[in-house]
Amino acid sequence: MLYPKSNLYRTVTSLNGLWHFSVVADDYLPHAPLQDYRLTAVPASMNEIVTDTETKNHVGKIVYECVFSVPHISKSEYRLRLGAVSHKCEVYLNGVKIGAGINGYLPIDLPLECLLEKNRLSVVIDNRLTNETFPPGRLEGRKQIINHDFYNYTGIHRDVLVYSRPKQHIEDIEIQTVVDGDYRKIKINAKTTCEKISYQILDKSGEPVITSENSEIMIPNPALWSPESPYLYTLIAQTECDQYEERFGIRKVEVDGNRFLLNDKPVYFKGFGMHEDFFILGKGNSSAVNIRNFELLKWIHANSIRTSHYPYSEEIMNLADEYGIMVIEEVPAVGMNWWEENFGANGANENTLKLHKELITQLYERDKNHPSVIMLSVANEAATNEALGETYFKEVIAHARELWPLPITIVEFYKSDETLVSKYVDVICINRYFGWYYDHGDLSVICEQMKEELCRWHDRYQKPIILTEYGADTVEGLHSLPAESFSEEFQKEYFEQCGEAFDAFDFCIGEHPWAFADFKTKQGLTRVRGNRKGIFTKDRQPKSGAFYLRDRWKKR
Ligand code: BDP
Repeated sequence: MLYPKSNLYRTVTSLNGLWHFSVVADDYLPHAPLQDYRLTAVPASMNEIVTDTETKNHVGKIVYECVFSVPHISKSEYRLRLGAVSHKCEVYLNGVKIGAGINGYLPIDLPLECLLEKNRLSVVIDNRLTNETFPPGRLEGRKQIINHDFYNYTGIHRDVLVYSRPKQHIEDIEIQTVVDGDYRKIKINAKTTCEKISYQILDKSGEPVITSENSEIMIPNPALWSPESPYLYTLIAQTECDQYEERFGIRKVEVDGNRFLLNDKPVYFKGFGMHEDFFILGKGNSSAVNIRNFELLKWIHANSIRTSHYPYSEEIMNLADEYGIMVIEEVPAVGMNWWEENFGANGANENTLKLHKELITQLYERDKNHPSVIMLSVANEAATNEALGETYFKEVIAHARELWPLPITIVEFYKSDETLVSKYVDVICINRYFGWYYDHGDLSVICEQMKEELCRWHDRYQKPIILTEYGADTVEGLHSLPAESFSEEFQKEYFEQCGEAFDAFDFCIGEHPWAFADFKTKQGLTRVRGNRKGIFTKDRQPKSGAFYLRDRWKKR
């Protein structure tokens, strides 16, 4: 799946901006233009824009509508790309259904076949989460029960683009890089309806490196991609009537014993689990917020992130390539933790399993050419301790391995002797909250408990371990000497204790404190205006712990 780009053969028109929207009944069909509407913005969540609780918390259907026109271009076809719509949607062009979206975090790309002079685009969104959605949820009438710790934002969260491409076009490009000893090659797998295709590779400064008609190209002495040197090449694929430019990097990823190797060198992961979340925008993509996030990642000397708990926008993936931030990609399988309650005694049904696999496929289709992607997480804190969970995830992981030529992981909540799934993965990823959810406020137990935990996992699996979550809610400006929970001093000392434990073992290959920044979640007794475990506040200012991590990671 190629991202819409404009060039001599292709055009892109953005439909971002002001749209009409309305809450609608379950049987609503957009046969006629909306009469009774309110204004909303795309991309954004509607929840942080409206001022009435009823709309903000609406569970059910909502329609978004806009009108657009595009010039006629002979020998070209038009398509529509919605970057992400939360959660499910049906798409109508001039009242006629043209497609549907199955998930809130991956693009919907549809042909626009019957365009008129003026076109009415309607997106009927359903924000309900059930045991057949990702993430899953449960409904008690109109009440939405969610099993995950982030706000259930509703809206069109990423760009809406109408694009043209030639009728005879390049459909897709997959670039595999092969690095073995002194041997470096790229393999291009291009899908095209044109007869002939040729390739040119440009270096970082835009200078041509090589031209070829072969789909296997040797690049003499290539620069490799790494966080220290995120070198990107550009591939220009050219046919007689189409052209497409794709950036790529050359790198080798491998797990060897206790080590995670990038270009044959051991990696220590420093970074965060995050959320797409900002004031007013909700989950709406914003270039300014994205760049601020990456500037902060570099400032604190991070080299990696996990896209907890769902795929992030394409723009974020491009920035990760460019800034040199390794990405553990995660599909939106979060909250799959109570099988009885969510899925009934027989576990997840066939539709759930099918969709889980489909999302892994779609994510691969979207992100396969990003050098920053170095591992796939198939779920966060799932019921890996149950026999049904094992059967389910064994199949999910097998499916992931067929596609992704990368290490696979699952982020674990259960203990090393409880999980039945960690034996199937390459890297052990665990979330642990010693001194917070257990022995709350006791800084003295953290280091020992963390060390014991790391040893238990390593003794059992002999695999490298990343702490993908550990942290403490911290209210900025709250100080306490000696440190007490919720203060900035507590968060800092908490990280110090954890750091001491991680440094004791070379099989501990990384630390991702939770979370990059404070974020909105459902209201609850432990949540004062959201989850406050951020190392940065929601407006992206550092808490005291950030300075400690910056210092530590500079040396690590
Ligand atoms: C972990 C979840 C994460 C939560 C975190 C917390 O993976 O989504 O936000 O706990 O409680 O279990 O802060």
